[in-house]
Amino acid sequence: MESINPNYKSKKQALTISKDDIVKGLKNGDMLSLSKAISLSESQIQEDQDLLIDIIESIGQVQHRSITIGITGPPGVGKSSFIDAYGYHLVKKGYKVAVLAIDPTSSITNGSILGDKTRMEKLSFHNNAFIRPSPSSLHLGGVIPSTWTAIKLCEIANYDFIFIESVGVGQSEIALHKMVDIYTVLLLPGSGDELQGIKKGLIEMGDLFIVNKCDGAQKELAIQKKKMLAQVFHNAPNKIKSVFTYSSLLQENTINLEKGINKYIEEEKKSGEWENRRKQQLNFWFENEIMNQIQKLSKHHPIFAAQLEALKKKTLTNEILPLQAGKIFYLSLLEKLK
Ligand SMILES: Nc1nc2c(ncn2[C@@H]2O[C@H](COP(=O)(O)OP(=O)(O)OP(=O)(O)O)[C@@H](O)[C@H]2O)c(=O)[nH]1
Ligand SMILES: [Mg+2]
Repeated sequence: MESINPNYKSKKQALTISKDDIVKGLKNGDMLSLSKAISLSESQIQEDQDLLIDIIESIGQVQHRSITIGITGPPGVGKSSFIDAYGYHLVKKGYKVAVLAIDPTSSITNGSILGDKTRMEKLSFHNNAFIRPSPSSLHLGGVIPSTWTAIKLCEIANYDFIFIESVGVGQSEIALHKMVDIYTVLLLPGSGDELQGIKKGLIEMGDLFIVNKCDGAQKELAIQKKKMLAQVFHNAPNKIKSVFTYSSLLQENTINLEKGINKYIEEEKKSGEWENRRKQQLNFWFENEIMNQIQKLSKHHPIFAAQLEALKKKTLTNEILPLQAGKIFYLSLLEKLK
C-alpha cells in the first residue's frame, strides 16, 4: 500500500518483534507484547501504524469487555495513590488491572507516570497489573487517539479494569470523558469554597466523586465536603451522581467504595446508558479517525498539497478570506473525485 505521507517511508521501523509474536502475546495477555503494541499505536511512523492494524486484524473481534475508569482531579489530590490502593484491592481479588495516563507531561508537579509508577508501589509489583510508562514523545501530538487505542489493546490483552489517570486540564479532560465507562473526579477535603472553583464541566461530566485524604486531621472536612456535594447533586436535574469519601492511605472504605462502583455499573447497564455511552464513544472516535485521515490525505497527497499551499498564500496575503479558501478547496476536491 502506498504511504500517504512520503516522508514516513524514509524512517526506520522502530520495533523488530515479529507480528506473530505480538498477536500471540496479546491473546495471552503478555505484558511485553502489550507494551510493544501500545508503542506501535504511539508511533508517528506509518509502517508501525500499518503493522498495528495488521495485528488487530489478525486477532479479530474480541469478546472480553474491560471496565474503563478515568481518574481526574487537581495535582496532588492522590490520583496515583488511589489507583494504587483500589487497583491493588482488585488484583488481590484476581482481576487484571492496567493503568494508562493522558498527557502526564503537562502536570504542574511534573509528575510523569514514571514518577507515578513509584507512587503505585503495591500495584507495580503485582503480576496482574500493567502500568504503562509515558513515552517521551507524548506531547508531539496524536496523544489522544493513541490513548484510546491503548485502552483497546489492554482490552484485547484481557484486562478487567483499565484506569486512565489524567491531570485534569482542558482538552485531555474532554477526551478522557469520551474514552471511559466511569469518569471519576477526585477532590480534596476542604471548606467547600473551592467548590466554586471546580470547573463546571468536571461537575457535569463526573459520574463518581471521591473526596480523597479522608484521614487524620482532614477526616471531618472530607465528610462535610461529601455531604455538601451530595446536596449539590441532589438538587441538580441531571442523572444521579455518587459521592464517596476515601483514604488511599488507610484504605478502610474500599469495600464500601467497591459496592458503590458496582451499583453504579449495574444501574447504568439496566437503564441501557452503559451501552449507549459506549456506542456514542465509538461514534466519536470513528469520526475523529476519519477526519484525521481526510486531513492527512489533503495535506500530503500531491494533488491537494500544492493547491492548499497556493490557497494558504492567498489567504495570508489577504487576497481571499479563509472562508473563500475553504470553498475553493472543497469545490476542487469534488471536481477531482468525479
Ligand atoms: N493523608 C493522605 N495522603 C494522601 C492520600 N492519597 C495520597 N496522599 C499523598 O498525597 C500526595 C500526592 O499523591 P499522588 O497520588 O501522587 O497524587 P496525584 O493526584 O497522582 O498527583 P499528580 O499526578 O502529581 O497530579 C502524596 O504525598 C501521597 O502520599 C490519602 O488518602 N491520605
Ligand atoms: Mg499522579
